[in-house]
Amino acid sequence: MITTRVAALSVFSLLFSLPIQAAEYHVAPGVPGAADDNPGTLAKPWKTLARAAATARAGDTVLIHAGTYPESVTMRNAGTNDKPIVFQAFEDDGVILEGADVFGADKWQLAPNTRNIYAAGLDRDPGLVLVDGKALGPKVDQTKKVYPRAYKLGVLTDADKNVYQYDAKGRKLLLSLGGDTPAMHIINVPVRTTALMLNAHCRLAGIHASNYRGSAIEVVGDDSIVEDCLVTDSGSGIRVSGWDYRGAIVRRNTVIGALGNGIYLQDRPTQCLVEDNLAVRCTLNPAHEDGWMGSIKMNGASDSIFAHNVVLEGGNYETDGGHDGLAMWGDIDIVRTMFLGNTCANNKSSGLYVEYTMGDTRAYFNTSYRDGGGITCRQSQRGVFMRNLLLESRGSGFAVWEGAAPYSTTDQVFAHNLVRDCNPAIWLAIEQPNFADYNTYWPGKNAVLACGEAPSGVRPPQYKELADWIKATGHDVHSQVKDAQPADVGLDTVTFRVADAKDPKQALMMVGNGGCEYEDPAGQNILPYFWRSGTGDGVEHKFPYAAYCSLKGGTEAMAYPGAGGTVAFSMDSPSAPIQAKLAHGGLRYLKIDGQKPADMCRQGLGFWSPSLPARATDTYDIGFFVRGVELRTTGAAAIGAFVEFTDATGQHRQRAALPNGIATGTPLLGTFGWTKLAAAVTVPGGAKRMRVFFGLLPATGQLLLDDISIKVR
Ligand SMILES: [Ca+2]
Repeated sequence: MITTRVAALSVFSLLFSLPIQAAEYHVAPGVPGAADDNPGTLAKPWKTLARAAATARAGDTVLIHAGTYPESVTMRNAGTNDKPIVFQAFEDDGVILEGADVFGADKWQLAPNTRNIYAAGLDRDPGLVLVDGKALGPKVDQTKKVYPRAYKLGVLTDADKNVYQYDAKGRKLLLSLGGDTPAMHIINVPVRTTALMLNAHCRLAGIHASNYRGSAIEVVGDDSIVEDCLVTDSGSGIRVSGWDYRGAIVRRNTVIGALGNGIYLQDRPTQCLVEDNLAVRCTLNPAHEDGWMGSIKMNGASDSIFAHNVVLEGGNYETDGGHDGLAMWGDIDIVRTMFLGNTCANNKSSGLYVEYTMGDTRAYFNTSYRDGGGITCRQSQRGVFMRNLLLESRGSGFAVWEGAAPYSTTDQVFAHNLVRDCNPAIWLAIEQPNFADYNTYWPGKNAVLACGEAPSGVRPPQYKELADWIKATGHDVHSQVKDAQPADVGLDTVTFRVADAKDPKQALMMVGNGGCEYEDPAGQNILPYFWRSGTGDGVEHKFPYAAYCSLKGGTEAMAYPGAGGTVAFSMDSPSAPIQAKLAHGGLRYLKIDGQKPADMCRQGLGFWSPSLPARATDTYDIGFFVRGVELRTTGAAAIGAFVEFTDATGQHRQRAALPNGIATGTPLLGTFGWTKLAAAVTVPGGAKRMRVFFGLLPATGQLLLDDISIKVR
């Protein structure tokens, strides 16, 4: 493991240290003699992140050593396109940015005329108070008991227990512990708003931000990256805000316990990538305010991709009105957004909510499981929703509603979706022109299959039989009703568990493309949505996308020589014998050509899976098919496949090798036909994420991969 880290660090150093005057700084408050007037070297490190944020310039790297940093930091400078400013945890060090201060017994005074209420001076509402690590919310009084229920912030009495009140006028925090005194507990109060504010062209990695009052991590500039960070118990998680910023990448982060949005693109950011994030119990909304919150939300964003995120258990079931608890929510003048392969489960409201002039949305291969609704569109236009898996929604599987001009709900297309046990499966409250066809339905027992359009205040027509729905509306002429999952739906799933879920035993599924068959029903290509090209060390070594080509057979090359070979999604011609059939199943497969082994990443060139949440001690069965053409290597093996486990901050990397041959000690080389390789892998202690790599080690020849499966037992 140490050699892996050293290798990764040295590549990192090469990438970011070559430009002239780029510096590497160290912040290490735990080292004796650490001080902000030190030079910031490993031997004489700084004490605070504030010092680093004030100093670091384009090209500099700040390595943050183990410690708790009670700071709120804004980076003074910006990086440049080829010289980012990097802030990242040093090796496997645990780095906690702490937004709360300990409020010891000396801070509190018994409030006048009370027996159990303690007061402490505070300049702003903290949003939550942590007592012995457990988050407590404000006292709220319900003012309306029927739907939609209403609340207002309440006033503490001696009878209250484990709630707080913020007295804005008196600038006091009031806390009731049900008769206990503050001296009997450890009380942490969020006093800082943001852990780190990133400027343009910055990169933040591997830190844990906890107990911040506002967005723990903020991006205010172009082309910045937030990756492998953990945010817990904060006002909200990660926000990209400011008008028209572009190019933010938010990936492999975990946000747990956000009062508001988990990840938020706000105020027209464009061309952003939000990928492989895990958001659990966001939009908790303890005050029930109309916060318009989503676990992953965008507001006025455009041209962005949301892929392979997992969103669980968002929302506050006590809050009515539908303005919180949405898993993925696009809102207000958003255009050209793509949702690929996301998994939403057990959220209070819809898995995917498309609202308010959100044009040209594309949603493929998403899973909504036990959400308030599957996919819902309101006042939006020209969405395409295909090959989504909508299971056991409490409400409709997919729906369009409320479309009065000028915010009409039109031209939404729902096709080739699988809708099981939703009630109803489909609800087109605005029938025309919206389109539904070629779907597969498994209605629940006695459930309504579909609901139609009705004037306001009139009960919408309900249809129990597909034939009646077709007759009345003309929709779903080619759809089918089935009572078991059809074998030929063209979708595979990856199953996994999430340690941080309320029920960590529950197996969840992400739609996978294990067979690499991701083309749409007309045979047209879209972006590959699951496997992505990469190197075995996870560092991108010049990976330009080449082109999308070959609609009817051929190759989409994704890496050029320079990475030592090419990586491609390939496709057999459907009209043999123009081209020999190469795929194991279907028409598509992954292909890696070795050309210049000397230029290849030592740990391989190939494909990564998404970063899935993982639970220690779970066992995964991983199977894959390989085929070789003249594989030659000077090393021990040509196939490099492994599972990589990390904690929630991308650290403590551990790998489990997958077989590179049929029997131990006999790696596959030369030319061979499709061969199945399989292994059972157990998630090690401390791991919170896993991803799988399949690739070619430095070698010449061609490695083909197909029909890959990842299943938790
Ligand atoms: Ca295939």
